[in-house]
Amino acid sequence: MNKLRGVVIAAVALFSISLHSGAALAQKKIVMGFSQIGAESEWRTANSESIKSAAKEAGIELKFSDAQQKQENQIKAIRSFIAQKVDVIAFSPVVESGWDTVLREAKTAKIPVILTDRAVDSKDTTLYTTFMGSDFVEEGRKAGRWLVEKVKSQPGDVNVVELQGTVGSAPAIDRKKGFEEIIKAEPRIKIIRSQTGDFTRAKGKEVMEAFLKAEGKKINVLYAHNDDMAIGAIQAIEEAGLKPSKDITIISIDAVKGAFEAMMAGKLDVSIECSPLLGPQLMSAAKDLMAGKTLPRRIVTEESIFPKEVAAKEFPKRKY
Ligand code: GZL
Repeated sequence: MNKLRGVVIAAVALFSISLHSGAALAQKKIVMGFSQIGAESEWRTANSESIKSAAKEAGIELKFSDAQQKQENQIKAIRSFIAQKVDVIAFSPVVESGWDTVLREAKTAKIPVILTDRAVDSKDTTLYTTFMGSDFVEEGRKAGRWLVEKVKSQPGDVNVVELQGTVGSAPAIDRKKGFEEIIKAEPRIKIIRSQTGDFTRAKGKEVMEAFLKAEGKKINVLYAHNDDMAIGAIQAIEEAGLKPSKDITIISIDAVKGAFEAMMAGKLDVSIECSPLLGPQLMSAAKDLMAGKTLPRRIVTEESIFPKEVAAKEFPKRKY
């Protein structure tokens, strides 16, 4: 009888330990290592804010690192997250190439990786669990379609200067690709100059000054891969004595607050939306991963296009 009592007590004790550890496991705080590109644009600032506030909301411990737009700093940060044995790593790769080695190290350490915002060109798709972010090619197509539609009613050549994003980055490569795919249909539209402004206002202004010096009044359109470069270019256009949107049609991407302000001032013609508000989606993906769920390989953010005619009406609703 005593023996049976002993077995029952041991079984109850074992059961309660397993319950407790199971509950403890279930309550274990998820630790995420996030490597952010930098703070190069309004978009990036809003993206960082979204990730930090969503982590707090989700009760996820966030180890956040800012790489100042340098790939080597992102690689260092990912290695540090691996050494700290975080539960999940997420990052926005500043450029598409050069990630396989460090992603293999994360895979060996059995730490899942989520790509947010920008893609990598790794052929081995087991190196990351999912990629969530915009379709940059489609953003470029939207810019191209808007311009083709606009010039239908205007005779003559349409000379475009293009401010590209960071060299080698997914948004720069894809926004160029999508735009060129569409404007092919209208031979009057020609890209006469194209150079990187690295997604910043300062560089956008500097390169636009050079475009104006070289091409002057030949320029009919500016296509900027983000609003910050467009805003820098608007300053250069005004300093050259020209009227932005009147003398030079301006198309840009992101739809940040600064773009709405420029459109309401009549200085920017259209901004294609590229939402930085990826935080909530990222945190819910991390929780699903930790709960053993399978994530879709690709999660695309839904986006719109805002011509200046709707800017004043839409501006109060904007969240970034
Ligand atoms: C796009 C993002 C780009 C923005 C820029 O998802 O990677 O980087 O368009 C930002 O404003 O710098």
